[in-house]
Amino acid sequence: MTDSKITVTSPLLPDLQEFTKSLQEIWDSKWITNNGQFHHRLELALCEYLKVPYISLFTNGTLPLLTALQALRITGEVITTPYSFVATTHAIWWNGCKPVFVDIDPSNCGIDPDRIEAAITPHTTAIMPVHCYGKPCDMESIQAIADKYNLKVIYDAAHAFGVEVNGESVLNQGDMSTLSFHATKVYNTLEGGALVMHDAETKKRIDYLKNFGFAGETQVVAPGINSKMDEVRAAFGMLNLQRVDEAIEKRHQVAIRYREALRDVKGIRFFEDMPCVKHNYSYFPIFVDAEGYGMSRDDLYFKMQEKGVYGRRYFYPLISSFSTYSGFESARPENLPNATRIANEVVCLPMHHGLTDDDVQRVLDEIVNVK
Ligand code: T4K
Repeated sequence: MTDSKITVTSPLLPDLQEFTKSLQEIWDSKWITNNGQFHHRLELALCEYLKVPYISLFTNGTLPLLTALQALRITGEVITTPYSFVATTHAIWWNGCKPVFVDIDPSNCGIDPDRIEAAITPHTTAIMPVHCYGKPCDMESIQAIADKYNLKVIYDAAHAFGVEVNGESVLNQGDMSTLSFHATKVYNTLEGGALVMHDAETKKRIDYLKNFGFAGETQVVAPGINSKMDEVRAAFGMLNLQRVDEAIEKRHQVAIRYREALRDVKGIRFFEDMPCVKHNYSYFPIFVDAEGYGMSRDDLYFKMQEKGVYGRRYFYPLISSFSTYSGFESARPENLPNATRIANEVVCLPMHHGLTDDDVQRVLDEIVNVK
């Protein structure tokens, strides 16, 4: 028997009948985008769910990164991590700034604060860390450096939907945080994203920027872009919000099973839950030490695929190794030893709300039975 495919993720979907009712409402209103009712409702609902004061919805998770840099008028050099999805660095590049890569801390795969100061130059204006896999960065240390050098901090929190430390959302840290609501994320609006900010004035400016810079019918206050979320996605998002807690709990149960089974497998490392952190289990990365495990990461990765188990090597290759960026001094692998090693060791195992016990067992069988 050929086993069915088990993919790294599978999108959370609302009940189709409920969604159809929302579509009927949109059809009746004939209001399909540009700050409609569902858009308004979703912003309010997300503020409450995420425990943040202000949020602005976007059409994906890349444009809020671009817009945050615009809104904060970032120029010059931006310190960032090479270990992320390429959108993080592209956003810096699209703003005409130079990304400066700093190595990661292997304990959370986030930027290593101890290495940030050495990368600061008179041109540095901002730090753009990533809460990779939803693991919170060392936000206190990052903020201390930002305060000392008068730098802005924009968190790429694409993976950190609902993540809290000591009961407080990580999205409230730094100057702004961005989210992705892509199909592959814990919470999705088909495609979508958001920018979280601290005050009403900033939200107003962001709302202008995502609508071409329009402030009213005839006034354009900045060279904005079009990155508004439409009503269909916002309606989808309203319904998915009702299901996301249950989905996260299912992911949690999968994580528990993975950890139990992998704990004694030599050469395989994975993350434990962090104290005082509410996790979202958005990804389950394992790190393969080829010597200890007896097989390389790639051999394991392709062996799994032969059995229909499709993990993903997030984040290999490093962003700094792509030709656009590899010429930078900071992109040299010698500058990024931890990120280089981790990128060569990582496989994200299938992790989503729809995995059955049998699916989880099939994944584990491929890893536990090495030879
Ligand atoms: N910052 C960070 C740190 C990010 O990780 C991302 C995006 C961004 C910024 C930018 O946010 P967005 O602008 O994308 O909102 C995916 C996503 O496209 C991307 O959103 C995500 N990060 C990145 C880590 O992963 P792929 O190329 O791996 O996706 P794909 O199409 O290969 O899908 C993976 C698996 O998911 C499939 O094998 C099956 C499943 N799948 C996927 C889709 C799209 C489904 O079952 N249904 C679907 O509709 O990039």
